This record gives sequence, structure tokens and C-alpha cells, in this order.
Amino acid sequence: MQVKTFSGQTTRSVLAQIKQEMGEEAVILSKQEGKDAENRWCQITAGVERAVDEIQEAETQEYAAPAGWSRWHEEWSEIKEYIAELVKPRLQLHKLSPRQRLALEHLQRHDVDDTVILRLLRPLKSDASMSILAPLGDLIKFKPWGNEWKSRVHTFVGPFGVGKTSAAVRMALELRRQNPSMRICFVNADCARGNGRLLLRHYAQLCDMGYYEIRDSITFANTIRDAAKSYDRIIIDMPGLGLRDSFKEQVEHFGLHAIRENSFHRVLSPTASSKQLTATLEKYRAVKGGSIVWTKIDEACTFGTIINTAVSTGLPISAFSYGSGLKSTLAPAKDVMLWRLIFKNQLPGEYTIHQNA
Ligand SMILES: Nc1nc2c(ncn2[C@@H]2O[C@H](COP(=O)(O)OP(=O)(O)OP(=O)(O)O)[C@@H](O)[C@H]2O)c(=O)[nH]1
Ligand SMILES: [Mg+2]
Repeated sequence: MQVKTFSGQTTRSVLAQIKQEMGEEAVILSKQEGKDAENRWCQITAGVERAVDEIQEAETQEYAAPAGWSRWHEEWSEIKEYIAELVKPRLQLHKLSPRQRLALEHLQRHDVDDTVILRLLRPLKSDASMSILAPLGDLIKFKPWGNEWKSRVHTFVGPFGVGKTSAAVRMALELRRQNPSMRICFVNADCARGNGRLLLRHYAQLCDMGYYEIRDSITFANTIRDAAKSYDRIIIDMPGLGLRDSFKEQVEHFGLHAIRENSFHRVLSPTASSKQLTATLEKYRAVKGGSIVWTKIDEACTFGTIINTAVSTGLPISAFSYGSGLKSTLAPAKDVMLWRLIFKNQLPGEYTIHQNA
């Protein structure tokens, strides 16, 4: 159900707005009337059943996958692997400098996809003095977490236990560090279970940030509307999605699509297999934009999936987290952090320490 709150001076004018925007099928979910210093006001929350699908369709158009897409995608991945095998002898690797070859082989050991390797090869072969970081930098986008992320609402989604709540708290703390006067609140959409709930509430109190809990689309719409009046950034912690859960159902349950200015951050870990990551990302195809937050990189031993995912989704990397505590375990993502992680096995925290030294 699409839920939206309309306001005006009279019931009649608000009902007219609802009819115009949602049509005859809209149902009234709640109504409030009052009078302030000067005027009367009326606020009505209305919902309409069919609109979700329409909005979902509009939002997913760019990503809309035909029936059987997953199977087709799997077959195409296999075909790509065969093609890569076939073309390998013709790659003329001898045209690369020894340094370039070593770097490419290193990426292959980190499970970087052959298709990505092929895309790196072309520019490298044209210039033996070129560092591999140049074409890599062209393939991967970074948008470091912080003030640059202007949208008011930020929603953290991802599999169970990947580090969504921890990332949300750390990213709020980082925002506050960059901008001490910023008014930030948490919206907990995962309050059915105890742990994350207590952690978020505790940190919100400790850091003087707002805290709300939501359970359905009506409390969600009202909460976001209220929070938007008092806070510059609203950070939503979503429940995890298991491999068999549907993101569309989650969106419908909370009425998530109705929020404007919402950036979705997919929280992922390189400790997951590439098949798991592909399946997880597939779930979130319906939402555009946002970023990828990579967590638990301190627990991973290869980082090729970070490169593969950046190339296949085109999404920017916004942050890396690298430890189980909440302090000094998250860094807004910069290209040099990924290069050092892959080529020197150095965690972003170590890079930051060197920078500050
Ligand atoms: N080593 C390491 N542990 C982490 C990192 N991020 C989170 N954790 C740990 O992973 C566990 C799960 O973190 P949460 O933030 O609760 O993860 P979640 O995705 O919110 O979990 P659910 O809400 O249960 O789905 C906690 O024990 C965290 O301390 C990280 O970057 N590195
Ligand atoms: Mg959580």
C-alpha cells in the first residue's frame, strides 16, 4: 500500500488533493484537525493499494529484469568464463611490462573476474609505463561517506548479521565528527528483535541523536514526516534479508518507496561468496543509486569481490569497516584504501593512522 499524508486548511481541500493524487480508491487511514495561532489546519493520511505496484514499476523500470533473468544471468556468466579462457592465449601478455603482469596476476589471485581483467588489459597494453591503478580507478567509483551525501534519509539494507546496525551507528558518528552541529536521528525498522534495538537506542541517547521505532507503513510515514522537521539526517536501520526473503515485500510493508531524498546503502561483506553477493545485490535491483558499504574486511582474505561488485553494479563505495568495535573501525572510502587493501593487505585504519602520523 502507498501511504501519504496530505495537509491543508480544510477537510474538503485535503480530500480534493487526495482524490487528485491517489484517485477514487484511496482510503483514509487517519485524520487530525486543529487550529494554530492564525489558521485552522487539517492533516489526513491516506493509502491506496494499487499505487505501490505502479511506483515499484516506475522505480524499477531501469532495472526491470525479464522472467528467467537469473537463469539467463548464470548461463551468461558461464559463457563469459569460456570466452575468457578461449581468448587468454591471444591476450599478448608479453606486451605488458613485468610490473603490470605481476599486478594483474595479483588481482587474479584475489578472484577479480576475468572480464574485469580484460578491461584492464586494453589500456595497459597501450602504455607499458602505465600503473594498473589508472585503469582500475576508471572502473571503480568512490563517494566517501560524509557531508557530500546530501540526501536527508539514508537507509541501510543487507543480509542478516553483515554489520548494518554497526555501520549505521558508525556512519552517524562519522557524520557528527565531520559536522558537530548536524542533527541526526535513527529510525529503527528492526525492533522486533532485541540486540540491534538496544544498541541503536543506547547510542542515540549517548550521542544526543534522535531515536524512533517503526513497525509498519503508517508509523513509518508519520515518523519520517516528524523526523524531517527536526533532523538534518535520518538514518534507517532495516531488518536483514535472508536469501529467500523479498525486498519488494519489505518495501511494501514499510511503505519505503514513498520517501523522497532516500539513499540506499547496501551493506555487504567480502567474506561472503561471490554467488551470495550476486544474489543479495539482485534483491536490491529495484532501488536506484545509493552506495555499497563494505564491512568485516578485517575478516576477509581476498578482496576481488569488492572490485567485481563495483564494476558490475556501477555503484560507488561509500565506506569500509574493519573491526567489531564501534570506535575507529569505519573509514569513508577512498581509492587509496582499496589499493592498499588489495596490494599491501593493509586495512584502512592502518592507512588513516599513517596519514595522521
Ligand atoms: N570483525 C568485524 N566485525 C564486525 C564488523 N561490523 C560489524 N561486526 C560485528 O558483526 C556482528 C553483527 O553486527 P550488526 O551490526 O549487529 O549486524 P546487522 O547486520 O545489524 O545484524 P542483524 O540486525 O542481526 O541482521 C556484531 O558482532 C558486530 O560487532 C566489522 O567491520 N568487522
Ligand atoms: Mg541490526
